[in-house]
Amino acid sequence: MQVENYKIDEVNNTGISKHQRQFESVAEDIADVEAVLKKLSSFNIAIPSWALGTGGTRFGRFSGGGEPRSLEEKIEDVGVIHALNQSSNSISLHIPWDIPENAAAVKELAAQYGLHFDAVNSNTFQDQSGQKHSYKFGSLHHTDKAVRKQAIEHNIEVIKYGIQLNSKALSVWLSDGSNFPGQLNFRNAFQNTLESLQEIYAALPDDWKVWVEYKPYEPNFYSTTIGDWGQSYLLASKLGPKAATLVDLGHHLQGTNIEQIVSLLLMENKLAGFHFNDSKYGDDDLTVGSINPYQLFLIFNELVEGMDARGMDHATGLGWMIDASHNVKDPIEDLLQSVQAIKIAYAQALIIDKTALKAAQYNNDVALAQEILQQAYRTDVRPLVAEASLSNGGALDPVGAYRKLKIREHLISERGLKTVATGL
Ligand code: AOS
Ligand code: ZN
Ligand code: ZN
Ligand code: ZN
Repeated sequence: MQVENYKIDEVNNTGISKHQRQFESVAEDIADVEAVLKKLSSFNIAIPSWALGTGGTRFGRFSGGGEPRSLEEKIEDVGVIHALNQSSNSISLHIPWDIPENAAAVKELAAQYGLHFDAVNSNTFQDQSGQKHSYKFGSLHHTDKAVRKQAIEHNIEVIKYGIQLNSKALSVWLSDGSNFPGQLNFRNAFQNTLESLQEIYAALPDDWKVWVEYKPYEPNFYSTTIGDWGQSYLLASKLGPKAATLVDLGHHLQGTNIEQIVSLLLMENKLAGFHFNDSKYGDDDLTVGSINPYQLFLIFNELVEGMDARGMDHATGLGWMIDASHNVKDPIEDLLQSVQAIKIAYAQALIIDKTALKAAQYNNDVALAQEILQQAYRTDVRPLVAEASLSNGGALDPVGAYRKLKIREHLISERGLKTVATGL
């Protein structure tokens, strides 16, 4: 299905006068509101192909109905999201969950919805049917060279799919690790990982990047070979300029200062980008901004500050992507909420009085520095986000419009109630 513009306009019209009042009231106090709107309008977050169905947990999965049954239907769903929020113009594929059998046709379909393909993700954390060697004890770090070779070849194959789709990055997340002390020789595991990644790196086209994701635990519970940003950074540094560290917000132990990690990686030109989500306990993959929106704002503060300092274009400099899993919500609503939360945090970071903050930091005026940050954080910037969406032809309130237009009901009538999305 295509969400026609006139339908979005119709829904917008019902809320337009309230929006205008609210927008004028917040815009009045912002120094250069046009610049803020321009940045918000050109900001896009990639949608992962595996997030369009209900993920469930190892205890069960409760399908919501009308889930995409094929890559084509996943593209359709991202098209719905993008039509509503005008901020999700790309999709990130996971191989082999979503193999583009006919890349030209898939690209063409995506283009009809104004979409292109973001990073491609490899998968060496599961065994696929017909595969010669098992990944039970790891992949790129494995003690057996034959297993490593198989995993390297898979990654190179993923790059080949990506080339056909015009992707520009390979995203690698390894579950390689150990469950018990003594199981693994850490140095050998790390060295094997590095050497395997070097072979993959050598297969990257000139204009490609490899993003190295880290995670402290799960599925392994004693050690993970790329367990934190230090280990990822070390690999990325040894690999070379095309390699960088990917930050999944859920991949940190409780209390970790993620914004500081982001700031330093960005400074070193080693920040690949993000897997946005939120969490209370671990890699919960909850809706962005649902648990700790202040942390998200602080991350965006570092991003805006650091990118401006480096003269980087906010819209294109990094890999902006969601990594989420939905157990009880409609995946499309959840993704719409996540993108809104990201845009809100970004808008808040854009309106920080940076000159005043710099001066307060220089003068060690701690209370004032906090006041300045929280002044921005406590401003209701939702009308700015809505205005940016409106100016691009999107909805004032994407979730509200999705419900008013009865899109899920429509998808259920097209696809059926008992559909299960391909993937996890
Ligand atoms: C796993 O915890 C990671 O977040 C990866 O990004 C993974 O590839 C993705 O979540 C799909 O399972
Ligand atoms: Zn992730
Ligand atoms: Zn994760
Ligand atoms: Zn996650």
